[in-house]
Amino acid sequence: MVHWTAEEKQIITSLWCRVDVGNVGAETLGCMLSVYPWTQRFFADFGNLSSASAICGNPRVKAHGKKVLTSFGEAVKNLDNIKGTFAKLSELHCDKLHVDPENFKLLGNILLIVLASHFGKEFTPACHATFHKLVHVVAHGLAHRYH
Ligand code: HEG
Repeated sequence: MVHWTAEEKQIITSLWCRVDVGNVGAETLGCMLSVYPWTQRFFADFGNLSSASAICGNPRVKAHGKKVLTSFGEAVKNLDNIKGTFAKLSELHCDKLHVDPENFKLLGNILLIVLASHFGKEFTPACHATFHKLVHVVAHGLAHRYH
């Protein structure tokens, strides 16, 4: 099981309560779709994803980004049982959606960049290291069904 120090838990919860899941979620998902355009294939019914500005303005992208980041918040609430928390979602992404688990890592790395840009200097190296660990654990939890 993953171990979190008291300091790591403190860093995660104190930052996360200030994350605007709507904005950060939309930006993170939008950025993934722009920078890694092959990820668009999972969202074929989302409408216009033909350019970065189309992606940014796409209401389905915004709504889904918020959904993904709200779900990510469940990991923050359940740091000691991330695998269990994402067991059902892992089944969905694997069995139904057939999302390549490599994409969870891509999304996690983009989330780090978006958080760093939102929080600026407050996103200290300790903060970065802790969130890096968190996105890794989340990606691992979501990929569990594939293992
Ligand atoms: Mg996934 C649906 C969470 C990464 C593709 N994703 C969902 C849903 C949640 C979720 C909560 C809704 C589930 C439901 O309707 O019951 N996704 C989630 C998290 C993360 C993630 C927490 C990573 C942190 N998802 C992810 C990635 C891709 C992807 C990287 C593809 C590149 N998700 C995907 C698709 C759907 C969901 C295609 C269905 C979307 C829809 O049709 O509404």
